[in-house]
Amino acid sequence: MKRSITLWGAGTARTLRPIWVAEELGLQYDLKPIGPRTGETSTPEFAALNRRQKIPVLVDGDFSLSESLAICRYLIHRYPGESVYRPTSVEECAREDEWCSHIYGELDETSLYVMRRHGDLGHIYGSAPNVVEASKEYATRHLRAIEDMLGDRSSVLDGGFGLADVMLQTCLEWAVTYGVELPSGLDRYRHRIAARKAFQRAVTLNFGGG
Ligand SMILES: N[C@@H](CCC(=O)N[C@@H](CS)C(=O)NCC(=O)O)C(=O)O
Repeated sequence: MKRSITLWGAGTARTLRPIWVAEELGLQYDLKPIGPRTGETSTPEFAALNRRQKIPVLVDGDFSLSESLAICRYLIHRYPGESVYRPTSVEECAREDEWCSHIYGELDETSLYVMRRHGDLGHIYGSAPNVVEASKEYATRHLRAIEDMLGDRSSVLDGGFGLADVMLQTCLEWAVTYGVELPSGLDRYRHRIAARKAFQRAVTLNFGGG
């Protein structure tokens, strides 16, 4: 099936995810690199596309979707590719869900985005250094648990590199930029994943690379 794919959004850990998955799958897509808090998510054109007025957004033919996790999962299942693991059994799907929910819920939303809201975005949401510090500690606690559960595997799930790795790696990179010290095993995992060519292309596309 060949349709016209557009990805809206660049510049954040959340927008990196679908760009990375599209690169892993070798998809042809048009990138509209609008950024957060630039006013570009407030235009009538964008609001018509996503009433939530958040990036990233995917448009695939006449189908549109927001939420980074949902977009990545959609691409992986719509356009299966050798290099990205796609769970098939009910148990495998549930295991992937468990990891992604934990990573998204505890690292992305509850730790890193809280640090962003009350750190970099303190002028909007209130500057709260104690909240930032407590969130950092909270992240560290969950990172230790993730390190224990991951062991020396090179991908989160035994089936190979997949959605849970996209979620984890983007949070690890985000954590490092916020000065969170990663447990050594997780840092090794991060470096192994960062060696993926598709990841490197996606980082350049998402954050710019000169
Ligand atoms: N849960 C959403 C979060 C999306 C989100 O909050 N995006 C931010 C940028 S990271 C945004 O679009 N902010 C709107 C704006 O500031 O203009 C996801 O994972 O896609």
